[in-house]
Parts: sequence; structure tokens; C-alpha cells
Amino acid sequence: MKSRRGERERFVRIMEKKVEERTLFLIGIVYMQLLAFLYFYLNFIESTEALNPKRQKFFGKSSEQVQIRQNISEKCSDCLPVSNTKLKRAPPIFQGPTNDRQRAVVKAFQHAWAGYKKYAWGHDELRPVSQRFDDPFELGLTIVDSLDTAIIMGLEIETREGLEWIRDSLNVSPSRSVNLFETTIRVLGGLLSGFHLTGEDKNLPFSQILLEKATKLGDNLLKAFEKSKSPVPKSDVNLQTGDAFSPNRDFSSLAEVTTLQLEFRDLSDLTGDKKYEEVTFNASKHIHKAKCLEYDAITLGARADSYYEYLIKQWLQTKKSIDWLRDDFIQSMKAVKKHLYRQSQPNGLWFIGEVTEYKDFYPKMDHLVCFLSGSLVLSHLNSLDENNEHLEMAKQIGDICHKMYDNPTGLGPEIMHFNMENSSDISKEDTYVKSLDAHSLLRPEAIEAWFYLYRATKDKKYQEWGWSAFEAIEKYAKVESGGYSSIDNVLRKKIRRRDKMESFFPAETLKYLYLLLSDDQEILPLDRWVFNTEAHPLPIYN
Ligand code: DMJ
Repeated sequence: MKSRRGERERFVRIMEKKVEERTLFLIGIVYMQLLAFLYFYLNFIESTEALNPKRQKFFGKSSEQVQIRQNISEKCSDCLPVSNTKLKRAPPIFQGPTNDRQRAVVKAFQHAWAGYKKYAWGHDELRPVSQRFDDPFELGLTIVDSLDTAIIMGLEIETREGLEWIRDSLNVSPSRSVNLFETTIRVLGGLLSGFHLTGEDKNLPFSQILLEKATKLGDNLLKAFEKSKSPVPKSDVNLQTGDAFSPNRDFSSLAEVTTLQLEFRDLSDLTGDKKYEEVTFNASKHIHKAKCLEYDAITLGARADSYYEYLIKQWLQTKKSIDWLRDDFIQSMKAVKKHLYRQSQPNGLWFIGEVTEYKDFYPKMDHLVCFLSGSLVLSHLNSLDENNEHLEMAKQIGDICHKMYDNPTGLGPEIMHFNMENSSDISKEDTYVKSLDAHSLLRPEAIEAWFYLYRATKDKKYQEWGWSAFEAIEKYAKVESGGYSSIDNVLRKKIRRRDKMESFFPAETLKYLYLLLSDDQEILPLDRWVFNTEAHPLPIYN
């Protein structure tokens, strides 16, 4: 009896164990199937999102993801032999927009890009009204100039489209004479910042192509120096033949020859070839040593502006190691304050005017001059601003640039004039815009000023001003079929379009708007990045 019961119990135990094993086996199979399903589902979602723009979410992917993707999905067939480059710094991560205003700016960028893609792809600039294009450079200007804005906004599809065009179609040696300064700040600057923001690794195919094309373009542009008898380059150069000349009475303007150094120094740093930095910096040194004996006019507007900007920005880029750049900046700002910084009548609005070749003060301020706020803020943030004078001046410039937008359309005109006549009549206007100066190219400088001021002060009014300017752009400059257009007269609500979307509109104006409206003011921090004059971020040396 006893052994029989024992046998039965053993039999039951064996059966139980078998059932247990089978159950575990079945659970295992179901689990594996679930995993396989999840894997294929996620891959499917990802590939359809990448192919279908409508499915792309506003919350873009980080540049790190872009970098990972290019790494796995591209074959580097003709890679340069590269040394084992170590990343100098971790590439920044861009999360995409985090609030509705930023999302609206991203949408505007996509509208600009879509119009350009439809009617002008591969050409320099879109003419949105006639749905045609302009080609003054033959360098796909809008793509290269706007690439880093797409990256910063987290737009993976536009980023990829831009990178693929640069890889497959950008010829940096067209038989074309181009302006050295414009090509450097927009195209060389765009390629370099693209390199930095897509991973900064010469072993990654896209990064490598960006650097390769930047280097070839740098070589072509340097011919403008070779053809000059002095350290000051010719203003124009043929990118294929190397012929260089200065069409305007053999003059190169101050801004043209001193707004190349951030870009060429960065190129030297990346390639290890010092020539780019040395040749261009010789021009800066030459200006530094020269005595200003004769002058046409003194202005911080067109043809001079970014000379001042690059004094402080070069000083920052080189980790504050070249004292004379800092000293020249401080001295220039003292002179600006003494000779150009004035108050209008009757309300005492501060502005930056000009001095004519006859040494008269001329109460006129270009929209371009609004950039100066940014340079003064940088001076303040880097302890060059005793008594907060620079910050105060930066704020006054920010205010007067806001006043420029106080008109029926809410867009900024090209130039504003000021009343200087003493009068007790307080109903008299301090400012006026001449009809010839009333057009708007949708320039960035006022928004750039508010971006820097917001970073320095955290005063929300700057975000509000930027947002109002954006709303005006949407209302008056947006072309339904795609793109945005410069407009003829900001003083009239009944606008006439100029049929031109400047490359700096998506590249610079929308970038500064996006950054100004960001909840996260730590993106591209100003102690680690310096924005070139076309808003392309380049790293400050480690
Ligand atoms: C841009 O190309 C740059 O900002 C340059 O420094 C000045 N002009 C345009 C924008 O206004």
C-alpha cells in the first residue's frame, strides 16, 4: 500500500513538473513574438516618419540622433584618410520646440523651406511671388545658410535634405565671381557650423563632407588675398579661376575685410592648417596698425558694422588671449559713445547716428546697427563693462530698434531718421522714415539684439517684442504658395511685395526668433559658442 501511494505521488509530481515546463515554454514563445512585433513596429514607424513630412512631429530629434543615423545609414565610400580624431566636445543636443510660439516659428521655417524647395531648390534664393529664383553665387545659398537652423530646430527631414544636397550637388568651385565677405559669412560659416552641430567627427560621412567642402571653399576664397599687393584682400574672387578684383574703385570695405576671421580661424583649427587663420588675421592686424587718416564716413551701418562685432567675437573665440582685439573694441565703443550716440528731440530717445565725410553728425540709423546691442551684451557678460555702461547702451539700442517696428505693419524699415531740432512742441515726432528707406528685407538685427538682451536680463519684454515682430512677418510677408517676401513699405498696410526671400531670413531671422522664444536659454550658451555675423554658431576654443 505504502509503495503504491509513493509511486502515485511520484507520478503526480512528474506530471506537474511537465505542465510547469510546458507553460514556461509557451510563455517564452509568446514573449519572443511580442518582442519581434515591437521591433518591427518601431522600425516601421521610424521609416515612415522619416519619409513622410506630414508625420514628422514638431518635437524634432536631437542632433545626436541625426548623428547616429548618418553613422548607421550612410556608407563612407570616399572618406579621407583621417587620424583617430577625438571629439573636442560633445555635440549639443537639440530637443526641438517646447512651447507654442517656438512651434509657430518652426512652422514658418518649414514654410520658407518648402517654398524654396518647390521653386528654387539648389539655387541661391527664392523669388516667392514669381515662383522663380536668383543665382548670384551658384552655391545653393539658402540650403547652406539655413542648414544649422534646421538642426537647431530639431527638423530631421529638412536637415537630411540639406545634407544630402550638399553631399551630392554642392560645387564650391563654380565659374563665378562672388563677394569674399558674403560667401565667407553665409556659406563657409554655414558649412562649418553644420560640421560642428552634426557631430563634429571627421569619421562621420556627412560631417566629413561638410568639412571637405568647407576646406575647398576656403582654398578658393583665399585667392582674394593672393591677388592683392597688401594684406587687405580684393573684395571679389572667381571661385574657379581664382581671379580676384574689387569692382568698386579698387576699394574693399572695412567690414568686408575684417569679417572673415572667425570662420577662417575655425577652419584652421579643424584642419590643422594654420594658413587660413594667418592670412585672414593679417588683414585684421593691418587695420589694427593703420592710422585712420582719411575717411568717407563713420558709421556702424552698412560696410563697417561687423568690423566692431568681430573684434570682441574674435577675442572670445580665442579664449580672450589676444588683448589688442579687446582693447580696440573698448576704444571703439568709447568713440561711438562720444561721437555717434545721441538723443533725439523732443523725447530724448537714444540712437546711434553717423558722421559724414565732411565731419557733420548725421542723425540716421540703419536697421543693421541694431547688431551692436549683441556685441555690447557680450562685453558686459565678459567683464569688460565697468559701471554697466555697455549694458545700458545695449538696452537703449534694443529700445530704439523696437521703436523702428512701431508703425502700421509692425515690420522694421531699412533706415530710420531722427529729429535733432530743439523744440518745446512735444507733439513733434522724434523719428521718421523716408519712403525710399521704408522697405523691409526681414532682416535679423533687431531680433538678434533682443535675443542677447534677453539672455543678459531675462526681461520678458524682449520675448514679447520678438513675438510681435514675428506676427507681423506672418501677416504681411508670408506668401501662401511658399516662402516669405521682402516688402516695399512698412508704413503702408496695403503692402507691395518685393519678390525676394533673402537667405538670411530662414538662416538668421528665424534662428534668433527661435532662440529668443526658447524656454531653455542654455541652448548654445554664450560662453561656449560665438555666433558669426550670419548667426552661425562656432565653438569658443577649449
Ligand atoms: C546678414 O547677411 C548678416 O547679418 C550681415 O552681417 C549683415 N547683413 C545681413 C542681414 O541683414
